[in-house]
Amino acid sequence: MARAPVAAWVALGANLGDPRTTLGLAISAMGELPGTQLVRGSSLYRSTPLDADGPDYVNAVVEISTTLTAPALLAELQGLEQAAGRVRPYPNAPRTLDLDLLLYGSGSIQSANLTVPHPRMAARGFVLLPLQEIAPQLVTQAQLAAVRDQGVFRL
Ligand code: ROI
Repeated sequence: MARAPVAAWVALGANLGDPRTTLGLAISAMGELPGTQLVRGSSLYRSTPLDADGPDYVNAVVEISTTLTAPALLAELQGLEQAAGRVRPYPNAPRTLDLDLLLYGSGSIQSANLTVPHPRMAARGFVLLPLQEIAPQLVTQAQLAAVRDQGVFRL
């Protein structure tokens, strides 16, 4: 039996190389993953690094519809990060591409390498502003108010 498609939301971020081009390519590539379609994508946002140094980030959020399991989707997203030349020299280092699985349907997942909903999404303006653009029902005004001063601007 084929699996039913699940709505999932993925956050994208980059602050090395050519972030806008990288994000555009990554969004297209997500739509080409097995059993996966792009549903909608946010605008691009420029954001001040949170809990990190380095250049400003470009961030976005996309909704996909996928028949991949959450672990299979995570593995595919990590493959796209690798393809974009991601290296991990130290925690929170600047990166060519970061793809975070925010939500996988209404599922809660807690495993060694994946926690969904993403545990820090509600504290991150660079996630909440693009997410609220494409899925306002998933973001509260109180959450937005709490991240107001984080320096996130729609491009
Ligand atoms: N800060 C911003 N502005 N955007 C990000 O995508 C981002 N990603 C991260 C950390 C280092 C927490 N800070 C970030 O992982």
